[in-house]
Amino acid sequence: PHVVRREDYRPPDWLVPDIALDFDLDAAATRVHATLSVTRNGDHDRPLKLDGDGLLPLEIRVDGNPVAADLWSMDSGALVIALPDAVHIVETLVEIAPQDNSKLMGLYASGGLLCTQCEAEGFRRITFFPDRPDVLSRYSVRMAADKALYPVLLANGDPVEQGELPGGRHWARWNDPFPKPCYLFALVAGDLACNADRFVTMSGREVQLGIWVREADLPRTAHAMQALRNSMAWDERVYGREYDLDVFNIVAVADFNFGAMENKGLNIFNSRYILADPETATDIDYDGVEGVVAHEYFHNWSGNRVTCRDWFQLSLKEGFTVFRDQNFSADMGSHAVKRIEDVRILRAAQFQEDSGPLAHPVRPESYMEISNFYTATIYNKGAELIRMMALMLGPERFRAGTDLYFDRHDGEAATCEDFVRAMEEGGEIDLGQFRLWYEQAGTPHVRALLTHDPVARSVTLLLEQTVPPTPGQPEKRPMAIPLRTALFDPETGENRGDELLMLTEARQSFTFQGWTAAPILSINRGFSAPVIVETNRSQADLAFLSAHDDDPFARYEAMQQLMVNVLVGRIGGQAVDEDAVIAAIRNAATDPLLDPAFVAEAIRLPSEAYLGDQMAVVDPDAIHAARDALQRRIGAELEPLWRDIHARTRANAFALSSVAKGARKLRNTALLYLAASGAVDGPTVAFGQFSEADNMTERQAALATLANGTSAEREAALDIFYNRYRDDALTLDKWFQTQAFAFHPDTVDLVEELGRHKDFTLTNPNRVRALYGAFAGNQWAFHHPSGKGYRLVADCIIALDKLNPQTAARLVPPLGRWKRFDEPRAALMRAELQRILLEPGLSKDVTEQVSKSLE
Ligand code: B3K
Ligand code: ZN
Repeated sequence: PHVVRREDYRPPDWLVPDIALDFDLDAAATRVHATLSVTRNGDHDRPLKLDGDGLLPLEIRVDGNPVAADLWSMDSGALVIALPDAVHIVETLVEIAPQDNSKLMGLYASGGLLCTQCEAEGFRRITFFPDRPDVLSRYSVRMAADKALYPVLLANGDPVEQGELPGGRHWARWNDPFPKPCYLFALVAGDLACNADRFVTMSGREVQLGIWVREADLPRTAHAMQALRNSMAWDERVYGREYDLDVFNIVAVADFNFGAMENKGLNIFNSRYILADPETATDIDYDGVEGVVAHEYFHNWSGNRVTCRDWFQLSLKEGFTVFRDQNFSADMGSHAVKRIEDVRILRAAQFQEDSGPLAHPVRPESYMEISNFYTATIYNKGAELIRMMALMLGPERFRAGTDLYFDRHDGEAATCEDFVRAMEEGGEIDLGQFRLWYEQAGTPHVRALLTHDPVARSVTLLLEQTVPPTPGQPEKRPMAIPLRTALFDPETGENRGDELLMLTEARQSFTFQGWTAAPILSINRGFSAPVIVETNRSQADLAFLSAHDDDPFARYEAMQQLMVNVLVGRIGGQAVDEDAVIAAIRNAATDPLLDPAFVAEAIRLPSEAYLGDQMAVVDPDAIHAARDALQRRIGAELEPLWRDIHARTRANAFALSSVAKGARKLRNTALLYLAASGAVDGPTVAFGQFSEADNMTERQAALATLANGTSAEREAALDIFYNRYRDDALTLDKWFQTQAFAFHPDTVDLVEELGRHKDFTLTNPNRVRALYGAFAGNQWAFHHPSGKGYRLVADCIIALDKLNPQTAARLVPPLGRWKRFDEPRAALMRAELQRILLEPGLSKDVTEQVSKSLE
């Protein structure tokens, strides 16, 4: 397959300042008439090339006249037209079939709606166009459709005109005054109800806000609307960025390949990131809605007003926008807990990616299929890069840098280099070496060794960094790594001051004076750099920090490291003192000054996958056994504490405040430990919580706790849940997901059965992720020694690839990590990858991921 390289970038041959689109909408056959004003870009005689994917030109006109047959041709889907002059009007007519579009890219049908998804290269499935982000156009869109089936017609920008047509049809025209790349084009037609609101911007302009859903879902849109208004106010306050159109619309659709899409003025969302009510949404779902609404809204500046020059710059908009939504969510809730959650996600998704066959830099050098590069590296590691720059610059200079970036590049298609340069100039800092973060893949390892010299009364911190080799990058250069560091006095427990140490060499020492006794090291506080730190700290030091560190992330981290050491010891068959862990958990869980949400994070055992990452060869069974045994011991030894917390955190009425959310989070953790204790009434207590809960957070947690066991209550709860929510797709996803995630000896067989369940379908990406995505993330079950888990996922990839390659390709990475496992498992995983590759007609998406995984 064709490989696209960053170094091959050339400016577009032709520009399209204006485009008028005329849609005659129909689910079976939609006609798209496009009128492009094109201008030659530079002095050349190359023809106009309009990308197309599965399109046939029914008409081609230049300056109003049909084009002679010898002046146009087709080249792998694209329409090539020879043009004599520098400026022309080009018209094309095509017919497409939205209802047959199972890829969910381009114009497609979902639950009676017609909607679009164009990023990255879906627009070429709608009409012939130079489908690249550096071609910016003003859009005028006319839609005509059956009025009964599609009473609402939406597109980007502002509505300008509408009217009636014969035969029960109607039409509407929308204009978007802001030039944009075609990946931001959108339209929606359907029978939708609107939650309407308004927002007055900082300069006093009134914006009409609309969240469009099925009539029955209207009551579930209040949280999203609140999140939208909060996001608009936050971007004004924190970045000085105001909204720029008179309307802002959001539409929720049931079948969507990912979370949501930031189309100018018309965001289209996976309904799971819009709809929320206490009956069906967990607190995590509520936070997801808030975070994704904010993310898409923030793209209006970081993505739309300033867009990307080419897809290698994807992190320019995604990393920055994730950073912005993370800080927004932190401001809406708890900074400490949000940081812990974000690091947990980074480690689970990005660190794994960075250490496997699909590792790539934040600014990649090449791709076969760009859809495969919407990764945790581009998004989450990209956000960490922005965070490091913000830390090094400090808030004022960072804001000066972002102001310069937005002002300088407004209306342009920019690069990551443009962003870094704006930070350098606006922030008056040299980021020369820092740029390596965009170039080099792999998670840096930092070894930190603290030695004390009692005679000189000094301590020396020796730091050594290595960046592991990754595909195509065998050798690495030292990075610029900002490490927030503090030293604690062991006697007074006092922090003698935070410092930002810049590690820029392979090996570097820092000396601190005035220490009669050896201090305790707190390093990478707040997770200031996305690196793996190894230290020579004792379990006693970690226990100290888990009780006294005044940086909440570092305190959490000390606690986790304490647990990791015990578990890794246990897995390796060494006797390790577990009492320190039990004591640290008791301390945290009984400290009245700590936020319950923080406590719940801190006392939770590291995930099985994270433990796997600490081992040279992952042993899923030993990891599960060790973690399970420690969990049971914590449960049993602290049983009265878990009962007490569980009873004490019971609320009288549902609230969505941070306090109420924190209480539920801690309550669910207490239930987990209580069930693990082996107490005979464990299943009864869990079933009680399941039955009495007035919210999904507690109901689903109780279900998950029961699903891990083999009690009679397990079946009862699963049946009740199914019967109650069988008609609510988003909630039924939780029923599939909970079983796929369960620590149950038969999970692999249950997943096979669930794949044949009448409510399972490959046509809905949420359902596929709920079952197979969740299962592939369940290390113990997925890596069942029989290899059956691998076969199930490979079968799913093969079947799904025929319908929806983009979503199929997202299931490949778990199979690609075979090098991390013992040879029998590795051989089984490779065999499944090879079987997939033999499939005739395999998509570019899956081919790229599988072939890279086999290298
Ligand atoms: N920009 C979109 C992602 C598009 C993914 C295309 N495969 C959503 C977002 O990141 O906001
Ligand atoms: Zn985004």
